[in-house]
Amino acid sequence: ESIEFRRRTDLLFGLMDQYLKNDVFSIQKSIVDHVEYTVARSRFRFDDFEAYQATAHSARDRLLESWNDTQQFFKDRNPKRVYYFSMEFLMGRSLLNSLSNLGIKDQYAQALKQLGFDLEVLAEQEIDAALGNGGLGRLAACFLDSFATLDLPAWGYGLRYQYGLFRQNIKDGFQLEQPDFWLNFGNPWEVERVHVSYSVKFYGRVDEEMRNGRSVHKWIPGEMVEAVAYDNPIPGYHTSNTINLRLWAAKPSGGFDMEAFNTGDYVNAILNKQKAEAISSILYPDDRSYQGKELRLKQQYFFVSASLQDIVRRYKDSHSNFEEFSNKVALHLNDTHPAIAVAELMRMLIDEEWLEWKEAWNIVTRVFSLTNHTIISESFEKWPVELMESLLPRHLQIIYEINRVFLEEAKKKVGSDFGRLARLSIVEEGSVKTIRMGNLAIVACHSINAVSQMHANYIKSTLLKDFCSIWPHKFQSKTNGVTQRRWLAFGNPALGDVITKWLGTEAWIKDLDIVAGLRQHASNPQLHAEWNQARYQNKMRLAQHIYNISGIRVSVDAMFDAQVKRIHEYKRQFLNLLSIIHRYDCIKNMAADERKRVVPRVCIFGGKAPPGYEFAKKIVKLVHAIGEKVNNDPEVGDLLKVIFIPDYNVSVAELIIPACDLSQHISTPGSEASGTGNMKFAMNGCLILGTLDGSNIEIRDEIGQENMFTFGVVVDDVPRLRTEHRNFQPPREFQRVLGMIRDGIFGFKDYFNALCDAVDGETGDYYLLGRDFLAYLEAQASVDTAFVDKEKWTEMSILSTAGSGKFSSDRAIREYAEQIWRVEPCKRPV
Ligand code: GL4
Repeated sequence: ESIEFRRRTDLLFGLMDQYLKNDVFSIQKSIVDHVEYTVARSRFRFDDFEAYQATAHSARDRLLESWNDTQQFFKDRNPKRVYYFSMEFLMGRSLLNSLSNLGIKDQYAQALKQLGFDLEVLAEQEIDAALGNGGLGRLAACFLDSFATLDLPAWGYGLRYQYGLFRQNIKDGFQLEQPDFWLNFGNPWEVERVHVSYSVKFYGRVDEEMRNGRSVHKWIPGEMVEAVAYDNPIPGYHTSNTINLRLWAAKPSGGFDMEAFNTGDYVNAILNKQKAEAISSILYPDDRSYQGKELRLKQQYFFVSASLQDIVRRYKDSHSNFEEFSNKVALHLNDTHPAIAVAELMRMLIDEEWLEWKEAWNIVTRVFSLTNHTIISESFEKWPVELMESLLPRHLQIIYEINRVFLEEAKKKVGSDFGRLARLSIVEEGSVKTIRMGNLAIVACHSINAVSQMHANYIKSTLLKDFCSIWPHKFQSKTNGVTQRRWLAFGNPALGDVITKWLGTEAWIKDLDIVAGLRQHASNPQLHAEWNQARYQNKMRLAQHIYNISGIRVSVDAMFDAQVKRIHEYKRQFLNLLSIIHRYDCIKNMAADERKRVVPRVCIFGGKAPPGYEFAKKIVKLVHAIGEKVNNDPEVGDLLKVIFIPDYNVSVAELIIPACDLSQHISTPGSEASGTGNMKFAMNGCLILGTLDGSNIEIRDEIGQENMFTFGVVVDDVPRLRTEHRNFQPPREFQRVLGMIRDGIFGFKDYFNALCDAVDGETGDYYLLGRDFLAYLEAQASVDTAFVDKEKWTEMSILSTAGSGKFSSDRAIREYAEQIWRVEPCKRPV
């Protein structure tokens, strides 16, 4: 019967055909329909925001059609699928990206134009989806775009936070955090699936009983929360595949908690249930320190449990046992945050599906893989045993058993080297006994990857040394990438058009290696003219934005020099600021005719400081304090401007990246695992000033040392230099600029002392700013010299883009798919 039904609907609607039409008139009609029936405004009168909402809903209709057909196709084909588990997806805006990926942007622009609206203006009405902190979350978002574009049968799983990353307001130069209640006006890009929901259990106790001669564990939960699915369609570029990002929201469970409702305190019982929603309400705003907060572990378990229930259900739809599970499912852990999934899948297989321990472990170790994103050991989360015991009692038992079996095996390899065994153990003994989630994940995963070549080498000899010695085959490197669609083709259409023209093809949008073809034109004056014209337009746009937010006029002839990223000591925004003070000091001490030779600069900063991180917050204030002084100094004028662009997010990045001449990636070597901003800038023809850290090294290898400015200590020397700190006398120039801050030249004298103390006090300059200062100034001087030679600079800029092919997330995802997950494309035919 259902086959007959399918045949009839196929005939009626054409399953493989487009159902909704994409000509201008049909689009207009669909937008106006949505104004009237979805937004519920009069079709004769609606404003920009309402027009945006209606346009988004009209685009969403088209996404859903493609989504439904793709999911049906996957279901029919039943290929091996990969599920990407991530606590963060930093998506940004969707409208232009969706229309461009679907290939219908021009029709929409025209349709809106005739209705009296400008698509680009409407696009700005959209609130960023900021369900991530920075690089790690944005990487996940780029990966989704590549999954869809490469036709991979992949899904993302995560949390639908009601509050995304805080908004950064600036008051008197200080950062103020404001809640990001991004769902206030609804979210047209998601579909609530009320019927796709699972109960997630917490607390309670574990009973053991004998059944058929076998001991079985029964977890009697103390709390149940419902996870409800919200699906976010992710379209690929130039393909009819649209994949899914499924995010879970917590809702009170429907099931009655009899006891609570019998106490007579009916109102409080309801209010308690309501608290369940807190689980998915807020994104933790710091991506590297969590201090064992119970809510965070609850979040992790909540989304992992719901996702695994969903995946197992889907698998069981077409299988009667688990023999094929590892041939059909790959589960990827985006950092250790979802690592509790290892214990949860074990629990499901043993306690609910009745598999033997060995069988279950065999499956678990075949399906899971992990990406490690940092160098610092704190990023390997740990949970106090006491907390785990109360929140997830059954999981703690399972983790103990995993550890027992593992340590027995490890002993065979390392003998009775107890120090080593203690380091390998999943359980950390100490004043507070903890569970090391990193170790749990490493023990279970068949593959653990770093995010750049250097990161891989580094952690193999530090953080992961002990594991590497017993399981060298598990460790590999997959250099990060970014999607050239959002970050170049759509975000910088002016330059994109030039690239297409000179390559004679648009194919680079799907195969970035092709941009290497620009090399042969790198010195062509005609290309130079077009290249600079495109970049000039972008600079104008950014200059206008700077004026709008600050009232400061910057010259577009000046070098736009940006350092935009989360604010952290290791990223060394302070080093940049110290060199700006040095520059200011030099200008002040110059004769008037000498000043004519100074290369004008606009130094742009952007980035959020984690709310509890004092050092980073002082950096925000210091940028403002220096700007206040320098920008208002008539002697300086256009020679130097210092600008802080507040609330750095994906959309702001889309504005800044195409418009900069120089970008800085100057972390102390051995501290930035990869970095991805550097890739976005390089792709857009912005030159890089960087240290030999993370993926800067690979970027240099691709675009050439001569097209980049590198400086500073090398990673192998860092540990030694740190210990030799006491014998080191920081250079005069360094002491002078610190003195200027301490003397209160920029005001707020005592407030900045902590910053200065961190680099020249007794504590020792851990991030080696003093060591690198002169080398940094020298590199800055060569940047200035290069900028004066316009022809040379433009050539370097073209060669930066030409060398960025490797840094496409398509390349990264293809490597993951082939070498880690072993999943293949599953392309829906049109
Ligand atoms: C990070 C790294 O710090 C960053 O270098 C890397 O590019 C990114 C994606 O792999 O992951 N790790 C954490 S935590 N936040 C990041 O941005």
